[in-house]
Amino acid sequence: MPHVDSHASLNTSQTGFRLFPGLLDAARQRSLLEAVQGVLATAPAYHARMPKTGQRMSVAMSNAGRYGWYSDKDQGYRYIERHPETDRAWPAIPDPMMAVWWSVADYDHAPECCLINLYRETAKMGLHQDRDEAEMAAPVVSISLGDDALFRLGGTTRKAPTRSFKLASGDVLVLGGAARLAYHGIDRVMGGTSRLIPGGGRINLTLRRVTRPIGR
Ligand code: MD3
Ligand code: FE
Repeated sequence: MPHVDSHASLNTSQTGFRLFPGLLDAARQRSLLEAVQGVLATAPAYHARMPKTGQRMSVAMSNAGRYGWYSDKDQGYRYIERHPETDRAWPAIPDPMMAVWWSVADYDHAPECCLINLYRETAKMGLHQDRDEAEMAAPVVSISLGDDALFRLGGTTRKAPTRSFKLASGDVLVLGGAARLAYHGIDRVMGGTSRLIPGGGRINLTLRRVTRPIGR
């Protein structure tokens, strides 16, 4: 599959970063969007809060899979097996998302979480590492839908230099190897650049393994 690999202009902690621009055609983007709408009908979007400060995140979220990512003031970042407001189990990860995982992850086990990030035009996500998963050998697979976004990728320390990329609807990113622990964030969403999502905005789906497969 054609993709952009980490190369000389990326630092070594960005090894394992693979970008597949335009991997998903318009029909697959629509089937993913429809699957997202199905998940949101049973697991409504919520705003997680920052640990300690209780500051509400600008990105709205929901999840599919055994585990959902959540954060609140008192207990902070974690995975939970039930929706924080409805107390229901998360819906299963829909087939269109699973198909993307099996085509690019290069990992033998199924994902256990599909985190749905919903960005309105003004939402952003500060530079952070993803380290709430027990299985760091599995990659994170990210699918972008809707408006373009400016994505920033750094190294494994907060001070390491960063590079910025545009992520467009249908792009798929795979973060494995050293890139799995790279700092990253979304600086801004470019409103009005896609017509996929009614009312505009951007949706990012991240597929993740949360627990370590047994016997490893
Ligand atoms: C680099 N989401 O949910 S996806 C997140 O577009 C998150 O919503 C962003 O960061 C978004 O945690 C970025 C791309 C991404 C996802 C996971 C990574 C980049 C990553 C894990 C390690 C390094
Ligand atoms: Fe992240």
